[in-house]
Amino acid sequence: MAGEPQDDCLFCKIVAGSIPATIVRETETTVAFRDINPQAPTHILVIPKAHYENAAALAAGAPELAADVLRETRAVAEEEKLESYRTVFNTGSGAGQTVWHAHAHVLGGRGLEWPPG
Ligand code: IU
Repeated sequence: MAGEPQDDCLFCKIVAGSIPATIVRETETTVAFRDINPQAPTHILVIPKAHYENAAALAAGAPELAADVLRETRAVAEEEKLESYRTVFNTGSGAGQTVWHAHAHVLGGRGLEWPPG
């Protein structure tokens, strides 16, 4: 069912605390943790605690929760003192999505080029 934890989902396991992550913020509905393979000096993932397979499913199934995630990207950027930063949702394998639990990347601390690869 939409939003229910999935046994085979790594990010659900991070939410449950059954695998470790460097958590930087947590709210009732979201968790933010450092990416294990950082692509910038600051690279933090903000995820909803509930399981939605990507940002599209999250926006369609739980728009208020999508807003919580977006609000947390701002809070993370503020805590990390990022003046400029990029918020990315990779949606679908063609866009580089590799983990099938919705997540926002917050990247900053260096210059970021546009367009992305
Ligand atoms: P993507 O947008 O689905 O490609 O992003 C998945 C991210 O999850 C990617 O940047 C990984 O480095 C990151 N990640 C992680 O932080 N911890 C993990 O245990 C795994 C992936 I697997």
